[in-house]
Amino acid sequence: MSRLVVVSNRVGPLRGTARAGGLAVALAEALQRRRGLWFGWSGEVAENAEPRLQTQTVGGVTRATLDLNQTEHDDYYNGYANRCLWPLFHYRLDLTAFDRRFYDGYQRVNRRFAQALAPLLRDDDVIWVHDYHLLPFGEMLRAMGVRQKLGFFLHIPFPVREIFTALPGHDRLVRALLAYDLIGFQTDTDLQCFRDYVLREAGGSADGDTLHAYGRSVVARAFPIGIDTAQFAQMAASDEARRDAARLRAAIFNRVQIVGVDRLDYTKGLPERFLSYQKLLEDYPDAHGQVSFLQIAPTSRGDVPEYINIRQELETLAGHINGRFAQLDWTPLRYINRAITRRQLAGLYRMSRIGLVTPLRDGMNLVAKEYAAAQDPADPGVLVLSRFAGSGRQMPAALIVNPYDIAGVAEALQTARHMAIEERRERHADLMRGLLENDVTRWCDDFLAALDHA
Ligand code: ADQ
Repeated sequence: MSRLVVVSNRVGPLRGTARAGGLAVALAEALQRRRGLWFGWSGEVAENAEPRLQTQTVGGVTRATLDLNQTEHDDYYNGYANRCLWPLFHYRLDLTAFDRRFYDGYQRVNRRFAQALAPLLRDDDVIWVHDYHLLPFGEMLRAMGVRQKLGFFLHIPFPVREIFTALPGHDRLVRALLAYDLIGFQTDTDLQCFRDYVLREAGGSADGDTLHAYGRSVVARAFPIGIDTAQFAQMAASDEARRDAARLRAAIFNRVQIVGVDRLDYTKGLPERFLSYQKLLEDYPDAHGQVSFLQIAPTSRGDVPEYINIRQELETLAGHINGRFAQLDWTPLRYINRAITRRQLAGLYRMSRIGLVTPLRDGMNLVAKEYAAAQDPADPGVLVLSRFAGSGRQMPAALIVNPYDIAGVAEALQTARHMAIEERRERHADLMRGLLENDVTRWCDDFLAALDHA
């Protein structure tokens, strides 16, 4: 079996940790099976440091990482990746920073990383590059003479042509993507947007899954990502998770808990979600004292201005809602800016009667899948899920909502509160069938099989 080389902006731990998510674990497992190499940024910013490769081998898998210097971190990571591509691909042109300096930094870091990886490659390697930080990485490897199989997976949405073409140099990025042998998207919608660009903007042609343009050819398909469903369900049913859950339930006096768990990001629809909860309290007084909304949102990309703004906005809203509705013995909304372990998360999902997942735009959204997998099949909670998440298309048995429709989401919350147990069980069984069939191991295997054949 050929060696697998995974390239991603962040390199995950090779041994399991309490915080490692399903994706990091699945990639680490695939790497173990193929005695692979995981290459990317160390996560460290070292001013004036020599760009030296750090390697470490654990159980046959090698981790090879590079530091960024401060300028690279500002221009490539905070700049082009997180202030330009991230908002634009999530349809937020209003938040997109179009800065040439960011673009140059992005190209420079991609090239430096490709130069560092090329000498480590072996003839029969299969290379799998991840996400929007590394769109031109494959083309740069090709320019250095790399002929091995090259695959790319985009974890975030691919936007419609009218949005994507607002990006200066959009054609250069798509041309670079066509240097890969295989491109994977989260959903058919993303795939269609990409095909539309290639066929109508780039004047290319299609032959089944294969697209031709700029004198290059690539196979483009959708590979919806899953979670480690069986393990996560098991963890949620463990004695430890149940003990955690019982403690939490006692703390809210057995009220119906609504839970939201997200990185603190403007794509996750948090202000709209808070307003929907407020609308529930306005429109349905029977909910007063009976529900408790817990939102967990650890700070992410905390040095990017747009993230500082959203944080302030949420603090104000949370204070306002509690000020308006709280009673001596009832806090309607609890908002926590902290990450918790996977086990705590599993217990928290299981004790929450409603999972509220309402991004304005999301590639997939794994929280929706984790919430469903963690439920007790005999007495499951209800998932309220945005139609604009990739998972919204994959999980029709959830209560699908439009996150911009504040009153509509409030209504869905009320429906969820009163849903009969039979209906909850039916919906949950439907969701679980899909989650077990399409778990993260299958996603990994499907992508790598397609790459072998591309
Ligand atoms: P994200 O935007 O980070 O991922 P998501 O898919 O929801 O979004 O994954 C977040 C992960 O972090 C989940 O596993 C969740 O459990 C964990 N997490 C979030 N808050 C946490 C907290 N407070 N404590 C502990 N863990 C927490 C990107 C794309 C998504 C896509 C994934 C995978 O934006 O659309 O689904 O990649 O492809």
